This record gives sequence, C-alpha cells and structure tokens, in this order.
Amino acid sequence: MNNIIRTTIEAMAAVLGGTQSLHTNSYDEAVGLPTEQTARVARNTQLILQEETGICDVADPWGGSYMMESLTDELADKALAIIQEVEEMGGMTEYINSGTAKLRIEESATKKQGRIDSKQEVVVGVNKYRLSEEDERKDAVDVLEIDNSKVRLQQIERIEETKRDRDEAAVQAALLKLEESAGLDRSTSKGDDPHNLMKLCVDAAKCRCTLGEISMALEKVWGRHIPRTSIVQGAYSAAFSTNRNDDMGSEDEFQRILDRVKKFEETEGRRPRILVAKMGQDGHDRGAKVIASGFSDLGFDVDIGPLFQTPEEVALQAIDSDVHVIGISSQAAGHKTLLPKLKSELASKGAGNVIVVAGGVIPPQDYDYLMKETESCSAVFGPGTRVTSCAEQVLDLIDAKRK
Ligand code: B12
Repeated sequence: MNNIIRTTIEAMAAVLGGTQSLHTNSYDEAVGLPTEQTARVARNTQLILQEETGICDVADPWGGSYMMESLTDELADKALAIIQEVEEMGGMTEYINSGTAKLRIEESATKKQGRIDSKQEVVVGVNKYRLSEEDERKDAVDVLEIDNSKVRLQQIERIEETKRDRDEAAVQAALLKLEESAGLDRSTSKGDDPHNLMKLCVDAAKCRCTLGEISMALEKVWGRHIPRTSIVQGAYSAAFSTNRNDDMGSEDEFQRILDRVKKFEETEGRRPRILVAKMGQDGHDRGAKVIASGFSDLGFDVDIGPLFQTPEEVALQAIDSDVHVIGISSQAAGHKTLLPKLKSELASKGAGNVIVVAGGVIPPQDYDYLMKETESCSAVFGPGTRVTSCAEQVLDLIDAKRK
C-alpha cells in the first residue's frame, strides 16, 4: 500500500516537471499484474492530481526555486556526461553492441541494491519500519491469479485460428519483403522508402503475420542478439564498506557472510557455487544479475545462465558446473510450470540433490505450492529481498544438505 504514496509523489514530480504523458503504476506492481481495483487506484491518482489539486493550472510551479533549478542542472550535467560517453564510443549502436549500455544499467541496479541492503537508502516497510511476519501476512494484498497453462492454450488456439483464416500467399509475400529489406546494405529509414522496415512490418501485421513470423523473417538475415552476461564486481560490497555509521550492523553482517564462505572453502576445498538461471519466455534479467553480482561480492562462485533456457538446459548446465545451488529468477509468471519441470529434469538426470531456490515476482500465495505441494524449491525470495540475508539462508540450506 505504501506504493500508492510513492506513486502519488512520483506522478506529482512528473506533473510539476511539465510532463505531457504520464503512466502511473499500480501498487501491486511488484507482485503481479494489476487487478481492476489496483489499476483504478493508479488511474485515479492521476485524476486526483489533475482535477482536485490545481497543479496542472500553472506552467512551471517550481520555476525560480533554487533547489529545483540546481537539481535540474545536476541532472542535465549527468545526462550530458553519459551522452558524451556514448558519442565517444561511436554512437548508441556501438554503445549497445559493446555491452556498455547494459553494463551501466546493471552497475546502477547493483549499487542501488547495495544501498538498500546496507540501509544507506531507506525504503519504508522494506528495510525500515517492517511489520512482523504475522502482521505482514494480515496486510497481504490480493494478487491477480493467472492460470498460465490455460493462457498458453488460449494463445495457441488464437494463433491457429488466425493462421486458418488468413491469405497465406499474401503472408509469405509480406515476409519475403521484410527479409529482402533486412538484407539491404543501405538505410531504409526514410518514411517514403518502399523498403522502409516499419512500413513493411505494418503491412505484414495487416496480413495477419504473427509477431513470431515477423521477427523470424528479420532473424534469418540478422541472426539473434545474444547479450553479454557479466557480473558487476565490487558495486554491491562498496555500499557496505562506506556505510560505517550504520547502527544496524550491516557491515558486520556482510563480514560474517564472507567469513562463513571462507570457512566453507577451507573445509570443502571450494567455494559455495550457485547457478543463477532464467527459464522460459522471461526477459527480465535485472533481479538475476543483482543476485549474481551480490553473491559474487559475498564470495560465492557464480555461474549465470543465458536468457530463455528450458528446464532441461538449466539442469544440464547445473550438472556440468557441479553447483551446490540453482537460483531461478522468475518474473513472468512461469514459476508454477517451470520449477516443477526443473525438479523432474534434475531427478531424471540423477541430480535431485542439487538445491533449488527461486526469487522474483512470485506471489506469496504460490510459495506453498512451490515449496510444499510440489517440493520444487527449498526457498522463495520475493521483491524486497536483501541479498545478504538470502545468501545466509542459501548457506544454511547447503550446510543442512552436507550434514
Ligand atoms: C524492469 C521491468 C521490465 C524491463 C526488464 C528489463 C530487464 N532487462 O530486466 C522491461 C521494460 C524490458 C520489461 C518488459 C516486460 N515486462 Co516487466 N517489469 C519490470 C519491473 C518494473 C521491475 C523488475 C526489476 O528489474 N526489478 C528490480 C530487481 C532487482 O528486483 P527483482 O527482480 O524483484 O529481484 C529481487 C527479488 O525478487 C529477488 N530475486 C529475484 N530473482 C532472484 C533469484 C534468486 C536466485 C534469488 C535468491 C532472489 C531473487 O532478489 C532481488 C533483490 O531483492 C517489474 C515490476 C516490479 N516492480 O517488480 C515488471 C514486471 C516483472 N513486468 C511484467 C510484464 C508483464 C512485462 C512484459 C510482458 C510487458 C509487455 N506486455 O510487454 C514485458 C516482458 C518482457 C520479456 N520478454 O520478458 C510484469 C509481470 C507480471 C507477472 N509476473 O504476472 C511485472 C511484474 C509488472 C506488472 N505488475 O505488470 N519489464
């Protein structure tokens, strides 16, 4: 519920800054798709600002405020520094291809997680003023339940129906034009160019080509983008070593885990090893990267799987790398299908002893299904998880297995 207040402040900031287009997220954003009620609250946040406060009647309500003007200046300077870095690398395409854009985002996310976990940055209800577990349960919001197997079947049926009713010759012609245009070695970006890719995509969609077919036509020529997977080193731990005034023992906690990992290495001859993996059609990799970078700073040996793996591929990679733990990051609601599948893949390959933990956007009402009913993972770490405390729990799980 605190998110309603956060969204109001963010929306106000946008309006006061002169935004012309505004989207407000629902307060259950981090636990699932919005329900009708939460979507209405998000929409009404805008309406209240627009129709009850009068802040839209003034062009620049903060104009002349020293604080706002200097913050705006600071923001512009920092943005210009990034733009300059991009230019120096030869433009945005190069910046992306070199992996720098992704790295900068991941660095920033890891630093932010470090600041929150070390309590340098307060998030009310998350790292300060937390409710007891019992009160938290009472305060839980109703999360929209999605039956993903049903949705999958419905989507397959819709695609089959679309394919049945369309003009197949027109479809193939439209896809061929796309492929040809993708193969040209000149720019087609001018709107009146008959080979303009955007225009050809719109034409293809009008013939009812599916998104998969459209992207496959381009993939035939361009191949598939494979993002670099790297760990951001030192960004997470930095927040703990700079927060020396902390009275909550975060630095001690960090050191305690490092010592525990060191001890593990002394007795086992190797460090605890985790494979952080993503399964299914889920492209959200931020949580996985933050966890991988945080665990690495805490002394773990960390492997990262590529995006879009199948449960079988994850099981094989885990066996190949001889990991103690597989950490699955799930944000796109595939957890109830993919985690049980991973468990059976591991069992069928004789690797049922590998510990599986999961994290991400997993509604609390699914925890029992995953941990008890299907026993497909030993722990679930949802949004707001402190990397330090989940690393400790993972070490507990490994220790329990060793005994
Ligand atoms: C950023 C974001 C995106 C970015 C992703 C960029 C990227 N490279 O990751 C973009 C804009 C591309 C995107 C796209 C989409 N998104 Co999105 N996205 C988000 C958002 C706002 C934040 C996720 C995030 O990065 N959080 C920051 C990280 C650090 O937090 P975290 O992942 O929760 O991880 C923490 C814990 O969960 C835990 N954890 C996570 N993983 C693991 C793993 C282990 C092993 C452990 C121990 C712990 C752990 O520890 C972390 C630290 O505390 C969420 C909503 C939200 N507020 O969470 C929606 C959300 C995940 N997206 C959603 C949707 C629907 C989509 C789209 C389908 C939208 C669309 N129609 O196109 C697409 C799908 C893209 C795809 N192919 O998968 C939904 C998913 C709904 C659901 N699960 O039912 C969400 C929940 C928003 C919503 N409420 O509607 N998205």
